[in-house]
Amino acid sequence: MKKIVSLFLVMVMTTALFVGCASEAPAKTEAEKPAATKAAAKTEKATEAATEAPQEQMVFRLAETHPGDYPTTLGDIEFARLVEEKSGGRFKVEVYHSKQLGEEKDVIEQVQFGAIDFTRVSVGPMTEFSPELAVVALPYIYQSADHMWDVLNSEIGDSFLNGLESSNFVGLGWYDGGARSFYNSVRPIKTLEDLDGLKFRVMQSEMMVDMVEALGASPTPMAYGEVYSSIQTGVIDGAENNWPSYDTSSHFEVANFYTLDEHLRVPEILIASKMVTDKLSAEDMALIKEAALESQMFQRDLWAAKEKASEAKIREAGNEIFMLTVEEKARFAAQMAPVWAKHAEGFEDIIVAIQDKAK
Ligand code: GTR
Repeated sequence: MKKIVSLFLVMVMTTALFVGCASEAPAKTEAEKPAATKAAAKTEKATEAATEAPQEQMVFRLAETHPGDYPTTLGDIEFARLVEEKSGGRFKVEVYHSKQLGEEKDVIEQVQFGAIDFTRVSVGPMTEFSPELAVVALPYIYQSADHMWDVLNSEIGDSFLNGLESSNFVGLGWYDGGARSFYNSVRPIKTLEDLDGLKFRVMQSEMMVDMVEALGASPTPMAYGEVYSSIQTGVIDGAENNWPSYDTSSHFEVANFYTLDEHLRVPEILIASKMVTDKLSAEDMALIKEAALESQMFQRDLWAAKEKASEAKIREAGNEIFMLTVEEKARFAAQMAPVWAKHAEGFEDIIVAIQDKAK
C-alpha cells in the first residue's frame, strides 16, 4: 500500500510537469448451430484438400455499442474483413453495431458464456469481469496517448490480453478511446471543489465509482444508452467521456459544460469468447489475432480524425469548454491515491514498468 502510494506520487508529479452492418438476421451462435454444421466446419480442412466443392463458412457475431460510422465500429468492420480474407472465406464475422445485441455489460456476460462470439468494449466495464485490467485504465496513469500505446503494444499489454483467459475471454487487441473528461448541465468545472456533490454517471465498474467518489462527486453507474435521458430529466447532472462519444451520444446537447481534465485514458478492447475460440485451431487463432492487430492501426487513424471533427462540431455548437490549470490537474490526480491503492494492489512492479515507458 505504502509502495503504491509513493509510486502514485511520482506519477502525480510527472503529470504536473507534463501537462503543459448490421445483417438482416442474427447469425446462429455455435450452440444454436445444427450438429451437422459443426461437424462440417471441423472437417472442412480435409474437405478442402479432397474436393473442390464450396466450403462451409463459419459465421460469428461481433457486438459493438457505437453507431455504424464510429471509429471503433469501422475498426470492427476492418477486423471482420481481414478475418474473412485471411481465412480464405472460411470465416465470416458479422458486426452488430448500435447496441443491437445489448448494452456492454450484458454483451460481455454473453461473450463470457459463449452466446456472442466477439465484442469491442471499453476496458471500463471489463474490470468487473477481470479486475486486474484496472491497471491499464488507472486514472492519470498515462502521460499521453503515445505513452498509453507504448504500454499497450508492449509485453505489458500482451500480458493483460493473455490474462483474460482465466475469465473465459480471449484478448485480441486494443483500440483507441482517447481521454475522458467530465461534462455536466449545471456549472463549469474549473477547480476540484466545483465537482462537489455533482451527480455523474459512470461506467458500470467499481473503479469508476471509487474514482468519482474520490473527487468529491456522486457516482451513478449506468448503461451508456440511458445517459442522455437521465441528464435531460435531471436524474444525473452529467457524465464523462471522450470527444467522439460526447458528440455521437448527443450528450453535448444536454450537458453544456465540458472540462478537459482528462482523468482517464481507458483503452478499448477487442475480445472473443474462449468457449468459441477453443474450438479453433492454433493457426486459425493466429490469423484472428493478426487481423485484430492490423485493424488497430486503421482504427487509430480514424480515431485521431474523429476526435478533431467532434471537437470542432461541439465548439461550433457553442458548448462551454474549459481546461484545467497545471496545478489544478495535479490536484485532481492527487485524489486518485486511494483508487490506485485499492485497484492496483499487487501490481506495483507493473506500475513502475508502465511509468518507465513514459521516459
Ligand atoms: C465510450 C466507449 C464505449 C462505452 C462508453 C461508455 O467511450 O467507447 O465502449 O464504454 O464510452 O461510457 O459507456
